[in-house]
Amino acid sequence: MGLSLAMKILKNHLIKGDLKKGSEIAIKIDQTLTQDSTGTMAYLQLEAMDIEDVSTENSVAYIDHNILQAGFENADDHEFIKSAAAKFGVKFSKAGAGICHQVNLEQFAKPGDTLLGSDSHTPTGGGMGELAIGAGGLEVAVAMAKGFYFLKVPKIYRVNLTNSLNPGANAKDVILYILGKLTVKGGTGYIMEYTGPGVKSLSVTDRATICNMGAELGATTSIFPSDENTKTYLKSQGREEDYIEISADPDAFYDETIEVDLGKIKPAVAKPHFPDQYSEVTRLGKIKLDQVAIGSCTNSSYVDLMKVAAILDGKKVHPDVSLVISPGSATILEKISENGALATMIKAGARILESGCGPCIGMGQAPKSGGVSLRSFNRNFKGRSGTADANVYLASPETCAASAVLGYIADPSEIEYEENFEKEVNFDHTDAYFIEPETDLSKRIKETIKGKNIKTFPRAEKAADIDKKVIYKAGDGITTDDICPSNAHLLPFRSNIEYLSNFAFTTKIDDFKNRCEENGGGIIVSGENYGQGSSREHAALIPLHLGIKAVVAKSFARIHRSNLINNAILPLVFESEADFEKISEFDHINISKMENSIQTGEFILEDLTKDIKIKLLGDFSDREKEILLEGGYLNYAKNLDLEDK
Ligand code: MIC
Ligand code: SF4
Repeated sequence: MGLSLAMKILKNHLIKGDLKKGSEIAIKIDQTLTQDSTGTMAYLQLEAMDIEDVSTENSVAYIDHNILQAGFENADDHEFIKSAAAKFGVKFSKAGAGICHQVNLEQFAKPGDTLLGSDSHTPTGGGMGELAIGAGGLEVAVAMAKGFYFLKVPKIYRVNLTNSLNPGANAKDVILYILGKLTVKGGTGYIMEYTGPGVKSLSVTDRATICNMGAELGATTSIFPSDENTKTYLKSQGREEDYIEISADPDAFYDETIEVDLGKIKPAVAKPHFPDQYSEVTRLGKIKLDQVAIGSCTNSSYVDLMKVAAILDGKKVHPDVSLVISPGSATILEKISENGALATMIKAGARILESGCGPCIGMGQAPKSGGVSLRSFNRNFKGRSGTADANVYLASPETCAASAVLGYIADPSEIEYEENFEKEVNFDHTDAYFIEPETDLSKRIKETIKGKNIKTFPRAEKAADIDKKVIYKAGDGITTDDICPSNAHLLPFRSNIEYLSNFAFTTKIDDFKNRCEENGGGIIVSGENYGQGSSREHAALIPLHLGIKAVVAKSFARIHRSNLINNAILPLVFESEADFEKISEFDHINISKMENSIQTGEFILEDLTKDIKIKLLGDFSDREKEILLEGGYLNYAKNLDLEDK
């Protein structure tokens, strides 16, 4: 039986281990990306590894999340990252260049390459036929230092596409549909691989939109084969030479298959507060809007914005609606300003934002109290917009633009428009936003620049017996936005774990930090898919700082589970999910024989308050066991060299 595309790329990059489902392998990482909100931590950790030069073919440090400079904090972060990039040989992409995933697709992604990024939407590169994986900052620091990354060989989920999209339907509607079918945990343990005759009807940026939101499925990554459309896209970006043809063998093995008939996809939304709350727009009724936001790494490509301009052409944004548009990259902004599309948007009454993440991560444009916002983004978790009681819907740029004009969530077919623009244009990138690293190591700067916003990070300790209380018992679907909220007030403090710890879980309870301080830390108990969403390591570093020793849950999201292990916090699951009900908040618990339990993967939690014993499991790889017992990945990785590397 032949190989899927994902397996082929894994095989081509295999450094250590057997390419057998479920077993842990090390792969060579060709490229890395970091962004500023996870990057400060990643470069502090890289610095702690004491290296001279990165080991990858290409590593880029983007500044795209924290670009609202309300005080010195973000500017201090940018300066530190810039100096770390110069010290270790990383390309630096200045604020204004655009969102890391969009710029990466335009300028660096290559079919058949591996990319590791300190952002959960790194899989956007899958639209190019690249195996692009999101991870915690520390994993990316290790990939920069050593050139490798460990992962469990995932299962492969085939998404077989047939036919093509009808006018008004966008690639976004495809992934919203898949999310509706498979849910926010349906992709856990899988790579989503797109195949079938429908693939050729989708452009690289359509494919990137779909791969981007594979993160919302919990998938390890998502990938499309490369083909003529990939070649055309690379040519339009001035780098046709990066093209290689790569696809699955015709008789490839897939663990699961889902069929998607593109011809049946309708304009859709994800309703508040999760990306899998699917509904076709026409089934919604008239939902009145206060705000529409178009942009983000999901839907801010040139073609997306040209469609928006086509819809807005000659019309006006509804008087009750604020429409904000953030182009994905400086290159796109330059193009739409040259061809008049930007003027069309402005004439219609749109507010134009800098190229960056902006409102997607709550950096400005928080809706009014109880406001309703429609966004072309990928996440609508409660409170993420910056307004706790706002209702955020997700949709395609076409649905967003039509709705901005009509004032309620509308199917684009309710508006007359013509897509009379050239889809295949050539882009001429300016290099004005990039700082190339010095190639002569002796001329590199020796010290990074640490302004007063740059603090040290908490260091993990070896996992040991636990005799503590249940500090917090949460339900299902806890996101990293719950554990470490992010908004314009908090994002500037991504290098200050102590300060951020004041806000842990404040979307759920007010006194998490106090509870930890009063009880000398403890454990967290939770339901399904704990830690879904962002790759932010802060969601492990804050609990580490507050003395959390273990999280006991029904299941974990992939990146967060690794972030916990990397900081020597135990992610344990119930052997029997029914036991979740038996534990209460503030129960006194004991987990002993820690070393032995880590080795066997079987743990006994004694609930001393209830006088019961509960069996927990920790399915750790040999490497993960060592990380837990050595007190974190940094200690483990420092001296690690793979013999056959
Ligand atoms: C997000 O979309 O949640 C973020 C902000 O891009 C995060 C990274 C972060 O928290 O800094 C992500 O997706 O990993
Ligand atoms: Fe930025 Fe939003 Fe994309 Fe995260 S999801 S990288 S915040 S645009």
